[in-house]
Amino acid sequence: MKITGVCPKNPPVWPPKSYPQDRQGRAIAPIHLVAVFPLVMGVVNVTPDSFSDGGQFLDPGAAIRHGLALIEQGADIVDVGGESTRPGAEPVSAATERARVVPVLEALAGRVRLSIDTTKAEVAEAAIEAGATLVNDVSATLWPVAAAGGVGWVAMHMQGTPRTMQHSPRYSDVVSEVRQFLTARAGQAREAGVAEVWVDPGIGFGKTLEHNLALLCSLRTLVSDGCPVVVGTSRKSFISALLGAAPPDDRLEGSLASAVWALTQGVGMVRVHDVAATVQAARLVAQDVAVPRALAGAS
Ligand code: HH2
Repeated sequence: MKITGVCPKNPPVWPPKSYPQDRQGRAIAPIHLVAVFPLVMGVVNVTPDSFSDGGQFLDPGAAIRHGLALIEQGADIVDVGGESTRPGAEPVSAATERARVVPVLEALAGRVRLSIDTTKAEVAEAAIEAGATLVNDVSATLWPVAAAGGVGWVAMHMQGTPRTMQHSPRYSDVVSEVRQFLTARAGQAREAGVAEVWVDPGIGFGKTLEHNLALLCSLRTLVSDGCPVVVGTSRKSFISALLGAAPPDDRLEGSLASAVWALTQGVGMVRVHDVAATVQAARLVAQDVAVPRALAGAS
């Protein structure tokens, strides 16, 4: 495939003037356009212990202000989470998690598309009630909740559980195992009636540096399996493993480079902490790579 890098004469305008709506009339992101206009999902962690911003947005007011700032910076989707999934994290109760996320979702509802980052059905249901239209599910088990709520679903691959997943991750072929897992889960979700299914290779979730790099190098294959792909590399430890031991909030350049890499491989969405910088990068990739590719009819 030849990528010319030449802008088409009439490139589509981003952001679109109006968003399509779901069955309840809520605005949703234009999933059919992600091959041309990749989406940026901004993270709001309402937790005391997240790996990069733990404690910064545990207070609901701080979390809401952060969500509003991410919208201002151009986030297409705001992903709200109430439980850390960092390596070694201890689980929290559904009641605690629900109490953290629901007020934040309610305050942001109607301003942007909202996603709930959870592995618990009860929390996902409360979040949908509060306005979330996407269930971001690192356990890849909640498709029945997404089907019942008429919302989208992200199936992420993880080996083990956050508490122990980095102890000694093992695969005979990480790329084909992850692809097979995600394809199977996506099929189950579609059969259950979920119209919008995303898949995510789960960078850092039960994976060594080599596993993460193998998956990042194979994103195009994952994209070719047919589901829109979302990737979360933002501030993750593989960046400091490669570049030197920078703390999580000092990994912007590596985060941006990996997001740009993913977007050039055809990924439809990147999940990030640094929204303003990533939106600029994503729009540049869309103009330089995705739009000419889509207009040329290349996959
Ligand atoms: N990574 C994290 C959390 N949720 N969801 C998807 N789909 N993909 C990811 O890569 C992903 C995710 C970890 O990042 P963060 O939420 O910032 O940290 P913590 O889990 O410590 O709250």
